[in-house]
Parts: sequence; structure tokens; C-alpha cells
Amino acid sequence: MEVENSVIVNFAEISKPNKMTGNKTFTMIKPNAVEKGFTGAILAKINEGGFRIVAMKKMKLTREQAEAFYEIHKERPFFAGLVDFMSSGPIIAAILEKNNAVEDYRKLIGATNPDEAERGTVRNLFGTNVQMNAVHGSDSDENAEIEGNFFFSKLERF
Ligand code: RTP
Ligand code: MG
Repeated sequence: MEVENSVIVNFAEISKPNKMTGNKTFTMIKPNAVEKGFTGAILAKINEGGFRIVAMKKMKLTREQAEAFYEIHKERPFFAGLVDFMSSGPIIAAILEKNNAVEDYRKLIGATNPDEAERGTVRNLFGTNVQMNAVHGSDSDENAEIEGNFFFSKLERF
């Protein structure tokens, strides 16, 4: 009896999402960049930037999943277009680890609009326009945790 209980307890434990502690961020390579074959080059920039990949997967978001992920922007004028775009083709989702991950990753990717992004940043190199800007990067530790948990269970993180 005791053995069976401990199995149940352990399963509950591994099903719980990881707690992120300020050294992690969440990113997506967006459909335009995946479609154009930029995945490898963007992962190289992530690697050169000193980030370690904790979890990664390729998937296509449903409309409902894209709406849920971008819920925070639902009142913004660009919301409908953003949801259409983000569910239009496969994305790569990943949790990245580095000291000061959120801020350093946003530096690596550059401004939201690729035209305004600093030279050599991911959005400057691989973005098409303000919507199709190649990558997502979490804007706070709190959102990094929420966004990572949206895509990955504890069993998918290393
Ligand atoms: P992200 O969340 O993707 O890392 O981008 P961000 O923080 O730099 O920008 P945010 O304000 O959070 O906007 C989320 C995404 O919505 C699209 N967007 N379109 N048409 C527009 O004016 C507009 N503004 C934003 C972009 O795909 C942006 O990354
Ligand atoms: Mg944002």
C-alpha cells in the first residue's frame, strides 16, 4: 500500500511545472522565420549569445492556442492579425537559460520593429516587418515562467 502511494505522489511531483528563478526566458521562432529556413541561423545566434537550451519543440499553434498565448494583447489593434500570423505555420518554442536571461535575450533580438532593431540583432537580420519579426522573447521573469509553462512540462526540460 505504501509503495503504491509513493508512486502516486511522485507522479504528482513530476507533473508540476518547474519554478523559474530569473535565469530563464522563453522564446518562439515565429512562422515567417521557420518558413524562410532561418531556424538554424537563429539557434546559432542564441548559442553564440551564451544561452543554454533547456527545452525545445517544433509545433503549429491552433488559433485558440495563439489567442491564449497572446491573451495579454487582446485589446490591442494588432491582436487579430497577430493570432492569424502565429497560427499560420509551425513555430519553434524554447526555454533558454543564462544569467539575466530576459533582459539579455531582448538585447540579442532587438526592437519589436525590425527596421528599428539594432544592426546584427536577430530581428534586424531575420525579421520581415513589425508583425513578422522573426522571434518572440519574454518581457519579464514572471511572463517567462507563464510562457514556458504554457508549452513545456517538467519532463521536457533538461
Ligand atoms: P514579443 O512579445 O513577440 O517578444 O514582441 P515584443 O514584446 O517586442 O512586442 P509586443 O508589444 O509584446 O507585441 C507582440 C507581438 O505583436 C506583434 N505586433 N504587431 N502591427 C503592429 O503594430 C504590431 N505591434 C506588435 C509583433 O509580432 C510583436 O512581436
Ligand atoms: Mg511582448
